[in-house]
Amino acid sequence: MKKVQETAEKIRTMEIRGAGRIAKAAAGAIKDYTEGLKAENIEEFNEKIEDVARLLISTRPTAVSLPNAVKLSTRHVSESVEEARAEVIESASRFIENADLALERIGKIGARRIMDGDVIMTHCNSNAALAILTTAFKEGKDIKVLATESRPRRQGLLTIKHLNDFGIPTSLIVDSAVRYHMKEVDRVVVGADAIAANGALVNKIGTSQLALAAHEARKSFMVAAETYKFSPNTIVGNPIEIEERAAAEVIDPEILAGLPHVSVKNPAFDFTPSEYIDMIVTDAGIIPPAMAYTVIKEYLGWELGEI
Ligand code: RI2
Repeated sequence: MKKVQETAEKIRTMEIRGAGRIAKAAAGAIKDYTEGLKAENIEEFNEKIEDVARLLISTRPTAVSLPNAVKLSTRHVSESVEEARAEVIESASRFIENADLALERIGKIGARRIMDGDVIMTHCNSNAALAILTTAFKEGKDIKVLATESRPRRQGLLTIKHLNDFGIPTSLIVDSAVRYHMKEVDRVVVGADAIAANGALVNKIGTSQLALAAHEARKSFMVAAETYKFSPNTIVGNPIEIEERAAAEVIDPEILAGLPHVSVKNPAFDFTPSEYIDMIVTDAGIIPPAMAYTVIKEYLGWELGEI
């Protein structure tokens, strides 16, 4: 349990971050825990697995990849402890393997939609979006990237480092320069923390500004999202909770303490309605946002949700 608690803490503090990475880390923690799990009977086994699942899911509320990964990784039907253990280990390993494969597929499928000479804007730090950009570049397409800083945690700095390692010409811009630069851009490519059944995107705060500016300038807006980032619960209208993070991420607490009339709002994500999204690149192919429900039904299964 100690290692699970450590992983949970790393996810909470964002030492492990990114919707895909936290999903894989959770699956890895479940696998390790189950390998060493001692239980007298299946009831005790199930209780212990449920405790671990609850702890991991509680760490961050928005990225649906996390509960989906936990539910997929803990799947088992057997009534015998040893068989159930083997099933969970197998489920978690399969999730991790499939997550890596999904990224590779998204890279290949999305790269087909990137044209030689494209200038592409991206936001925050998304492995799925980066897979598309680096695959297109490796295929010989001459691309340039505009990467937003992504305040307050500045994940854009991770993105520019990654792109630089590939030798991709990249400009770093501040978040408030998104609309100013949109005229130079051919398309926007971003990742996803969650996709709702109606095709709306939940992603890093500021994503909806990129979408609005792209819409206004008639530029293509592409989302890269593994099928496990689609939210079954939204089918019945359950909202996706937007994580509100600490004020200290935005302003020095000592300065804030001296400003008694000031408070800080720090939502980590925002919603982009489906009408601003041209396509969602998933590991199962490219879909228009209106097909999000089909992805949930065909690739995830209803039983993943608490419906
Ligand atoms: P991949 C991140 O959230 C960003 O919002 C990013 O767009 C999204 O996860 C998807 O990232 P955070 O953990 O799974 O930085 O594509 O809050 O890597």
